[in-house]
Amino acid sequence: MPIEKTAKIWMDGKLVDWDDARIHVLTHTLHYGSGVFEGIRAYPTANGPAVFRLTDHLRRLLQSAHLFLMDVPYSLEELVEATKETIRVNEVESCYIRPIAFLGYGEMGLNPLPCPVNVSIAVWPWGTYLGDEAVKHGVRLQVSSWRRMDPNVNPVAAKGTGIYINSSLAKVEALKSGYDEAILLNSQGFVAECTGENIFVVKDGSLVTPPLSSGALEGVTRDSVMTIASDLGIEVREENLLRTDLYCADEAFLTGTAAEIVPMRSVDEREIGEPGEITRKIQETYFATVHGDVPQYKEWLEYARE
Ligand code: PY5
Repeated sequence: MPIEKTAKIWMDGKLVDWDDARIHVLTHTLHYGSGVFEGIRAYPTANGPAVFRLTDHLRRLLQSAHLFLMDVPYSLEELVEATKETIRVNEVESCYIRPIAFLGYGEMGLNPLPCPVNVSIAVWPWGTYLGDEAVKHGVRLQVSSWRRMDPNVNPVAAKGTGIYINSSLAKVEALKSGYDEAILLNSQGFVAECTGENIFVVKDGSLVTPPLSSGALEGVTRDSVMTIASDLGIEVREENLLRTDLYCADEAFLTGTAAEIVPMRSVDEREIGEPGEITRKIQETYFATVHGDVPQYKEWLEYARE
């Protein structure tokens, strides 16, 4: 899906024209994958565009930077304000938001510490990542032959740009084999997550998701779904899952900012089927929440125009 241009991109404190948001070919991060990023969404609400859990996402951006010993020259509050400003100047009612902190031009060695840290924030309208049909009827998944990176190989708790080569390899393998998305197992053989989404299964009325020790990212959507499900009276457990637990799930779905909430239709050709009752209920509550229609979760919305 090609990126839809907007007018301005925030770069190191300035709003520059979309076509002028350029970097040098010797940018450190281009060579070694040394950047950190976030994926965030703003939704249209009765009070204008609202960013879903903006502060939580930007806190994770700073945590990712901390894991790579990268000093971001902006505070959490400055990044929150810069994001809102970028949404306002681009006059979008809903958008995907992509902040990135990266090591810029200046050094080429593997010691990143002397490199300048650059930050940019782009926003553009982006439909649901796996498609509207996927949200309604689910996706077909393949357990990847690629393993999720081990936490002692890379800090998988960070959204580090270089770490995503692992996700890309699995995604391409799944697409070329005729599937929509891949599931990555960790080096112990337990289910970790998808290429850009966390995983939930429903078994006997309870919701189960792999623990963070599986190597899964601490997803903001994952956390929101866990809260929503408990408030709906559904038991939620963090437990290691085998691939066969996916094959035998009563229901299963993926969660992520880009993908939102997408049912799993099948895993490795084992049918799970059309989305079940619990998946539907969680999807319904989540979509109402992000549009500001659930008073209980109002504090998750941060309005761009206030
Ligand atoms: N796991 C991985 C590896 C991810 O990249 C993401 C988000 C998630 C889980 C879900 O986290 P959250 O719920 O906080 O979004 N992926 C990005 C996103 O914007 C990039 C996907 C293309 O959803």
